[in-house]
Amino acid sequence: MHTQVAIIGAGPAGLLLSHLLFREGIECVVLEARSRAYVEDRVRAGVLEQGTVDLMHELGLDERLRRESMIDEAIDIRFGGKLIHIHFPELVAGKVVTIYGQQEVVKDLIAARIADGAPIDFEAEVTGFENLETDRPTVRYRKGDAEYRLSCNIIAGCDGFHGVCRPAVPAGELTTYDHVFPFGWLGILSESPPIKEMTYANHDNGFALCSRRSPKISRHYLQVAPDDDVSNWSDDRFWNELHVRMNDADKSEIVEGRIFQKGVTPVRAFVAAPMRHGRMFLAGDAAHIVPPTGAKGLNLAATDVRVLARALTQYFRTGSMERLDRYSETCLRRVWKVVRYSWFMTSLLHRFPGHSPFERNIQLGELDYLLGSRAGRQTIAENYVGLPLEDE
Ligand code: FAS
Ligand code: PHB
Repeated sequence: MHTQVAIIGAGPAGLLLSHLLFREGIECVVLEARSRAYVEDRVRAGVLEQGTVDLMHELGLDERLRRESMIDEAIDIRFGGKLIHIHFPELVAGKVVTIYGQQEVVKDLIAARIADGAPIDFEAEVTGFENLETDRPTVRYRKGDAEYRLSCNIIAGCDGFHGVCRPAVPAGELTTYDHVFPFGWLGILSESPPIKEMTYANHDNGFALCSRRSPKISRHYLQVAPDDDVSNWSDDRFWNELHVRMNDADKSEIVEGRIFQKGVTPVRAFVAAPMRHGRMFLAGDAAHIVPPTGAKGLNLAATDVRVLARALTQYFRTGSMERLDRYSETCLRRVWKVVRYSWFMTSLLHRFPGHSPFERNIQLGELDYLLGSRAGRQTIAENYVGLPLEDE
């Protein structure tokens, strides 16, 4: 079997790319190791930048998003009984962010791909590659007990951080930059109405975040030890700690409800460069991981594939590799800005086990500065709503 582009992975990166290429009449096949149900039930991000919402709109895939999403005009940051209110429209000319669960995005993209009658193969695990340096690489994948081979012109490595694409780059060809933070995030979904604003807290006990998925579903996070386990966290313990860290000791603000999802996520920043090897192009978490404090993971995947789709359109239309040859450098410029912002927010809002009293007061000083500085709040707002797309 042959196709023009073999897309490895049906996460946001692979699926958005498949729709961008379909619109340009470029043939592609999506290979996904997991089942459709597993991919659609996986709880992850929830904050969409305007650029990601615009992309869904351009693809004509935002009907349910517009109907079911929530608009956020602000975030709050709490520390030491004080509150920093960051109002986006006032600070960045009318910009807002949209709250819509990543799994809802994935459901919409998969349903549309199948409705288009375009190829997407679930439970098709890619196991290896051949001839990556030639203009006709081959993808090997397993489905059930059978092995298959798919030849193509280009491989889009959208298989996430734990996939097979990045490790397929020969040693020495890739430089990796890795920063693992000394804590994790315990995230929950609960049947409870969210609090008014998306709220981050820097508390002596650690970081906390109150987010949402709908007027009836809340998404909350607590900073925990990197090796902590959900079994250590009863629902009561989770709620009590959240009330404390959010300075809601009388429990008058945060409404508790049935917790129906609980999971611990490591907090890490990782970049692999270049985002290309031969005819394989990496996008999304396959090439970079950002700490979730900046709410950027999904949005960065979307901007990568926008750049890749434009370059692939030029290549399949004209044969020119000009944009493909600049793909990695173009994306990495944005990736490092977004990693910097996510690192900054993580450093500002978490308790670091190794911090000296001096470092702790620097952190509190920075928060107090933001309380009084419109310029400081504007910098956060500019990054939170999404930096303008780079000129390619
Ligand atoms: P994904 O990981 O989403 O998709 C990759 C796909 O490739 C998967 O479906 C996988 O099954 C498939 N695949 C892997 N190996 C394969 C193989 N060999 N063959 C075929 N398919 C293969 N961001 C936030 O902003 N907020 C959050 O709360 C948040 N929570 C997160 C929690 C977790 C546990 C993780 C891992 C990430 C979280 N993120 C969060 C970041 C998240 O949103 C990612 O940035 C986003 O999923 C990246 O999308 P993709 O690059 O498409 O990768
Ligand atoms: C979420 O709603 O999942 C979320 C919101 C803000 C973040 C991270 C995650 O910074």
